[in-house]
Order: sequence, then C-alpha cells, then structure tokens
Amino acid sequence: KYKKKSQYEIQTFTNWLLRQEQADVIDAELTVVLSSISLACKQIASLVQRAGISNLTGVQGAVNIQGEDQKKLDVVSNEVFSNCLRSSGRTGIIASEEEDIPVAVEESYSGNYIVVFDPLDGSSNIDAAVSTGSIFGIYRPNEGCFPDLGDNPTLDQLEQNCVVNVCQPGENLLAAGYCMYSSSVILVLSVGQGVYGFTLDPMFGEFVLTHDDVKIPLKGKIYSFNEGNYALWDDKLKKYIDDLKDPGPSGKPYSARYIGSLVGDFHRTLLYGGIYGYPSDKKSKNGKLRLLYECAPMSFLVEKAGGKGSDGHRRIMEIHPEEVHQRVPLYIGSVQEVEKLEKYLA
Ligand code: P6P
Repeated sequence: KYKKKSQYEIQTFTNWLLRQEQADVIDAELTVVLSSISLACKQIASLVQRAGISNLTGVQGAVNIQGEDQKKLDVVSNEVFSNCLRSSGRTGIIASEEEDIPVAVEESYSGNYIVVFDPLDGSSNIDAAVSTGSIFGIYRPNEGCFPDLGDNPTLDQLEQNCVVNVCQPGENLLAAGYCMYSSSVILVLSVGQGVYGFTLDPMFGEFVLTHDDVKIPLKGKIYSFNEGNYALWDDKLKKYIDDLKDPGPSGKPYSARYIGSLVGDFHRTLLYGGIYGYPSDKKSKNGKLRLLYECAPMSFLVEKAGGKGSDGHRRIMEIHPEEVHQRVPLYIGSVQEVEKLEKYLA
C-alpha cells in the first residue's frame, strides 16, 4: 500500500507517469498524451465545480454576460478535452461522444495515437451537483487498415480512414481511464499493468497517488441497475434481479445503489465490489451505453483490477465496434457477480 515517507515525498501523477516511461511500460509519446488528458481533467473539474457560479448550468441557447451563446458544460468539456489532445501533438485521431464523426488532428507531429473519449459523462446530473466524469481510451493507429489513399484522397475516404482507425476492440487498448468529479476529483487509469487512482489536491493542483494497484473484490452485495426499466427487461434478467432482492431463507438480500452516472456507479463498484448493469430492453435493443468510449474503457479497467465486463454473453473487450457510437448492453464488476448474472441470461 502507498505509505507517505515524509510530507514532501508524495507520489504525483506526473512522477508516476515518468516512472512508467522509465520502466518502458509506456513510451514518451504516450506519456505526453496522458499528461495532456490529466490537464483536461483538471480544467473540467474546475468548470464542473464552478458550474452554478459561472452560470454554466442550464440549457443551451441562453446568452451569458459577454453576450456569447451559452454552451452546455458537456460542449465546453468537449472543447477542453479536444484542445488538450490537439496541443499535445501526439494524437492522430480523436473520437468524442460529442462529435458525429472522428476527426484527424492536423497538429499531430509524432506518436499519432488514437484517443476516444466521453468528455463529461452524466452531464444531466450537473445541475443537481451529482457526480459526473470523463472517460477515455487510447489505441495505436490501426496499422493493418491504412488503405492507400493516394495523393488526393476524397473527404469521404479520409473520414472512412478515421472511422476504421477508431473502431477497434477493447483488447487493443493501450491505456484507459476516467476522472470522476465528485466529493473528490479522482483520476483512475491503467496503462496495462494494474489500476491506479490519483486524487486532485486542490492545495497545489496536482493529482496525488491515493489508490495503489486497485483490485476489485471477487464478489459484492451491491447491485446497480435502473430498476425503472424493469418492466422492459427480459424475463431471465427479471428473475436475476428478483433473486438478488429475495434470495429466500438461505441468503441475504443485496443492496441497491444507483447514481445514474456511469463513472460514479463504476467507481463505487470497483472499490466496494458488486455489479453495475445497463441492460438492453424492449425499447433499446442494445442498451444505452456506448461500446467505444464507455463500455470498453471501463471493461479494460475492471479486467486489470481482476473483475469482468460482459454484454451478458461475451467479453466486452472482444466486441469489434462496427460504428463509432455503437451501443451494447453492459454488466460489469466482481467476477462472481458478473458470472452469476451470465448464468441467469444463458
Ligand atoms: P438512465 C448518463 O446519462 C449515462 O450515460 C450514464 O452515465 C449513466 O450510467 C446512464 O446514462 C443513466 O441512464 O437511463 O438510468 O438515466
């Protein structure tokens, strides 16, 4: 466990990154990309915490004191994330929940990484000051499918090239993580070996290592589903949920916890154990959550912490996205809890 030797020997995200680079876990280019992501998260944390004050809450279309069109916080967060990635000079293509299509980054001059992200997931919770988060995943360019675009590729060819490079399965991820904006601002990520959490110390604006090599409990008595959709669920899923609540004389009922913000619900599941689920239902055949920049990054993390991420039948990490904003059902958390769910759905 992380032990502070003296007040001034804290482990910051910056020196943790440098140690990963020295150990050849990541290269210098990826170090720069991750550093730029942590900068974006600090800026978004500040925007989120001041939302009510700087009048950033509320709906699109209002006009702020400068007479500019007021942007919703998720639009602003998207600009912050995109700008930080562009100015890092190491990202070749970025795909955002807020953009219709992935975009090639002309400022890239080395590294050329592919970054997928949801800049502010759960943003509908902002006005009620409920936790939200940014989610990201980083891939190498999909070398195998750089079609020969010739000297004058059409816009359509360039766009197709971006999509093909972005649509990779989770098992290709080099790094993934999230930053949760809650009672604490916590950056949680994996660069392939273990899961680490860094809490933003507002005293000096640095992320400090607070969760060293996180492992999710093998099982947990918390289930996190929006039961308002119960009537729309498959009968097998209803039986699973019914049995969690009423396990009969032998068992103890589970506790329900649901924030309605994936990052907050996932973070609690990662630390306390249990299962988070966003099933498909009669109205949403593939559920609500997006494979590329929500389900795959979270599944990458949970597997690196010894947990499991499934669509109910398959590992999320093996699902190859057909299109950038593809949705999939998500069941994620403690191995024993996800496997129990999969047995009910078999
Ligand atoms: P529902 C937020 O809008 C989000 O994308 C996730 O962060 C969250 O887990 C889910 O949707 C909540 O959806 O339908 O339960 O309100």
